[in-house]
Amino acid sequence: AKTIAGEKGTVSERSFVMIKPDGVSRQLVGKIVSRFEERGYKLVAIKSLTPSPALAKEHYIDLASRPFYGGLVKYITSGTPVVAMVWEGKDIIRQGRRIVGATNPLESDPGSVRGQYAVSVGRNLIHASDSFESATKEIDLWFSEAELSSYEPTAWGWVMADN
Ligand code: IDP
Ligand code: MG
Repeated sequence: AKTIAGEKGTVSERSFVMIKPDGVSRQLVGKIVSRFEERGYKLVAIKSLTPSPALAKEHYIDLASRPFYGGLVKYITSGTPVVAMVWEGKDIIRQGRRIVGATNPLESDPGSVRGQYAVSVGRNLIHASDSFESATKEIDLWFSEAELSSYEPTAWGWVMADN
């Protein structure tokens, strides 16, 4: 069934991707957005904002018991904005994680965003949903339905066709 995160395992699947404040401050927004665009994914929503502490805490609520949680919330709410996005297309959740790279930059594939630009786990530039359930929660948390666009990029049929 169609949900705010699309339909799992179809071309309508969606992921929440966020360029963190270090990515914005380091002026890497265009390069990062290009990786998703050039792969053929559809930009469904994009906005820049400084998240409130409540929003940042809720986004990372699963990590609330971890020692770095306070610092993580401070980093995300530093006052330098984040760029929050929703991307759509075949396998976007798993592909988004591959484009982003492993959490710890020591383990990130050198071709990934973190592998190319990050050296510290505490400043690893970017977030992407790790599952369909996370994508559903995160898109709902960061965006209203009215902010999510429905359209077809010109090359969509060529990029997404399976047959
Ligand atoms: P992910 O961003 O790759 O999904 P998670 O384990 O969900 O990784 O952790 C969320 C974020 O918390 C990481 O991207 C990173 O910014 C931060 N983080 C995770 N582990 C550490 C740590 O050991 N020290 C500092 N920050 C961490
Ligand atoms: Mg995570």
